[in-house]
Amino acid sequence: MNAGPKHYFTHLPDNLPCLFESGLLLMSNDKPAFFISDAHLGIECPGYDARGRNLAAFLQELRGRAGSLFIVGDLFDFWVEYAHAIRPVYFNVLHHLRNLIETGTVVHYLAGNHDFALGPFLRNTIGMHTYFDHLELVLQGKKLHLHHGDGLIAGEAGYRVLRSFLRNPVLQACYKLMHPNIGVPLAKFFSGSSRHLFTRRCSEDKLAAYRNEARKLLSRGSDIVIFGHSHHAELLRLDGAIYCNTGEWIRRYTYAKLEEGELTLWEYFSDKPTQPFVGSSGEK
Ligand SMILES: [Mn+2]
Repeated sequence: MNAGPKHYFTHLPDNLPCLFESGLLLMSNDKPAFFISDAHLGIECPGYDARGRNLAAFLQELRGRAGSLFIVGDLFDFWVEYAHAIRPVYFNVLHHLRNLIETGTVVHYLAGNHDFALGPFLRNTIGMHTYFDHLELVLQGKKLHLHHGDGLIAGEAGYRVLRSFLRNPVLQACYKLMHPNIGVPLAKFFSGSSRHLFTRRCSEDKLAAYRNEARKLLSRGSDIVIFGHSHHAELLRLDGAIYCNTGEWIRRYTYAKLEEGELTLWEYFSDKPTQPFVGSSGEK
């Protein structure tokens, strides 16, 4: 068994049902896999406050059905992990993630540009597998490449510098010296995205740039590339391979499902059955 390149996997507990080969995580679980991103929990979006409740209900529905759940970043609008404090607004979703894990689903959490400081509480207490960059794996016979999507396209050089600064462990440790009653509101202020999160549209140019990045990854041998971040759900077939963006869980609750090697895009509703996703999540 080969441990593979370190940068793919920052945490792999003993109970993960996988094998390594040439740096790829080979999952041995054949039940459907689910992919979600960008709920930005913890930030007030007037009119969209039901998303945490609905996400908890969705997680309950996955119990016994999902072999794995992949959170492709920005589940929380920010994540500051204190040793002795949990933010109450996150509790319900964390509780349902833990329940999901206890009933046999393997939950993987890729850092986003808002929730990059994933810590030991998520791994050891909740039981998720956390990743700080992209993740490559083989699942149901398909080679998948997952990435939140931040810092990938041209014009993000400034952000990439900021990204490495914010991810500095010394800086993060210093930040946590502040009492949570100060550190949490301050992080909320820095995150500061409440207004544009539900009005923002990813420009066509940017969407084209993400698709182009996906094309490059697909040309290097991946069968399926999955990003989040743009908040624009889509599933495109590119030369026989697939690029999927998981969309968001603010205005529309979109998710991807991989079942028997087939990837499909769905929309969850709290008051009617789940449906195949149609239209664009970038439109109201
Ligand atoms: Mn993002």
